Amino acid sequence: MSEETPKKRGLFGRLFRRGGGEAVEPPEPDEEPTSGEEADAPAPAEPPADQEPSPEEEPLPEPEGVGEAPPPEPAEAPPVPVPEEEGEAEEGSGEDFPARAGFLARLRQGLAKTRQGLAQKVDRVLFGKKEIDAETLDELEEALVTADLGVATVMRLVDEIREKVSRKELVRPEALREHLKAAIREILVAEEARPAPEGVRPWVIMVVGVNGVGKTTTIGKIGARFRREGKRVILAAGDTFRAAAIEQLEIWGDRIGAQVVRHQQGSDPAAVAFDAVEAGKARNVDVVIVDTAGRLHTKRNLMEELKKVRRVIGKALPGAPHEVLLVLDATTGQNAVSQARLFHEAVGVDAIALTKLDGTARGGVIVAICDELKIPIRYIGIGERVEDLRPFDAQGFVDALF
Ligand SMILES: Nc1nc2c(ncn2[C@@H]2O[C@H](COP(=O)(O)OP(=O)(O)O)[C@@H](O)[C@H]2O)c(=O)[nH]1
Ligand SMILES: [Mg+2]
Repeated sequence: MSEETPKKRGLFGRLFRRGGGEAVEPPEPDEEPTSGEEADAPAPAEPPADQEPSPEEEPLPEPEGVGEAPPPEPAEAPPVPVPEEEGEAEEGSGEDFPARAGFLARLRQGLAKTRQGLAQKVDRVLFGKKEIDAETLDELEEALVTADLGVATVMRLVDEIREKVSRKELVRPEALREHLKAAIREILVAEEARPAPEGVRPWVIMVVGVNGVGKTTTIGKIGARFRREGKRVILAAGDTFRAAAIEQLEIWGDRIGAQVVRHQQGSDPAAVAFDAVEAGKARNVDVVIVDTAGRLHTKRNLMEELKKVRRVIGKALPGAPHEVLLVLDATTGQNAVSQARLFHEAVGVDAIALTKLDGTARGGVIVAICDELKIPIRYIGIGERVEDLRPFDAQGFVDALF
């Protein structure tokens, strides 16, 4: 490809020159500690959200790579509002304008950094331009790649725009902006997750993802949403790798009024999942949400373990899990796309929750995920509060961005 696209090589030449040595990932030995105690080791805090690693970094397709940064500490779990604190149900009623406005304002606020990383970059490219020339398009391409939209997606979008410009269908810079917004919306709308069907009981969600992406927190938030709807929820402490992970889930269970099925640390996660689903059937609960580990001794072990958990859930309840939900951390940019590929190949992913959009300018990665992987986005996380986990709404998302 580099042969026939000197212009693109120019773009990548520019990209590769910038910010070369920045490290995205915490240095991560491939060897796993054998003690099983790594969770208790002092570990780096949250990945530095403000420090935007440059997208030219090769994505690290190791699920272990990103995950280790923030070991979940129960003590650090977010201050949890009561589950019924805020529901879109009332807000959507139309009579409740201030609440609705507040809801959208928080979405905008949560996406502020991504807006800077994407829309404002585009605006800077277009600022003061009278017409759309080749240089503008090169700059646009670069802006979109650095906004983490993914190289393949950006090439397609910009090629399309180039065509339209050459046919004079796009002339004014403002029209280009509108076109881009519409094109992004189209990509995202196609991957909006459909609502889960009613009436399947218990509805079993298996949550997967590397350590630190926000699985357990997201489970707590999702559980809170179901509880707010009056549903009965069981959480399964399937991350048996670390004691802290089990405790963290129990804290969430207490907060949201959900039972937690747990075994002791080190036990077989598939057995925990099995018991949870059995308990769900016996107690006639509505939803069973299964937490899983993000790391084992090798990546292969992790994937094998997840496959087994999946299989065993299906033994307890044919047809289950009804949804395998992959949690991805937006701050990891293109790495999130690589993780999605790996997990999808191994266990089959039905939907994605993209967390930590509030802490990063790399939220544009959602476009790459939708365009390249075609896996529906079910939730986005825009903060640590319960109401900061939102069902994904493509239109609202794009409006908050542009
Ligand atoms: N700012 C922010 N932090 C989040 C979000 N989702 C999760 N977190 C934080 O990410 C950290 C790791 O979460 P955890 O659920 O323990 O990850 P797990 O290892 O995948 O289970 C915790 O400190 C969470 O509070 C989010 O949407 N925004
Ligand atoms: Mg966890």
